[in-house]
Amino acid sequence: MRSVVLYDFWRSSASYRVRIALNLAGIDYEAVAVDLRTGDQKSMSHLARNPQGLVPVLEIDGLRLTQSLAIIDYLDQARGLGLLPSDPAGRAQAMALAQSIAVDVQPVCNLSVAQYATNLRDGAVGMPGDWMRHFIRPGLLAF
Ligand SMILES: N[C@@H](CCC(=O)N[C@@H](CS)C(=O)NCC(=O)O)C(=O)O
Repeated sequence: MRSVVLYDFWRSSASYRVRIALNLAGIDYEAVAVDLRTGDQKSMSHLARNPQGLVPVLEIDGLRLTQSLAIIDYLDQARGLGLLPSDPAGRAQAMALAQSIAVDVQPVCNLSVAQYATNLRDGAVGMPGDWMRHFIRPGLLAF
């Protein structure tokens, strides 16, 4: 068994971010699927890992880390990846791009948010896809 474990789900964009960073770092890891479609993220075992009931969670160096950008920052610092430009302006620009997706677009398209919006609309046809497209397209265009 590998000592680095990533609790993730294949279609989770936050998990994608961490998988990309782990691969850039050349870190071998075990992926443990938390199936968001069946609600595994709300199981007692996953809530013990992350009380937020979200993926990804990364176990590495004796730590249990949550929040994709914080995890990537840890990998960057701990493994000297040099993911961000060293000049302050370039660094601010790279962080702004990352945050435009991770902080603005992704949270409103999160499964629990989209499902709640769908319930408010009495399960209207096209939901939650319509809801997600409404935020994703302009968000990516702005990016
Ligand atoms: N800010 C968190 C967001 C994590 C997040 O929203 N993960 C989603 C998948 S992309 C999730 O676990 N959703 C489960 C749910 O909504 O119940 C991060 O960047 O790690």
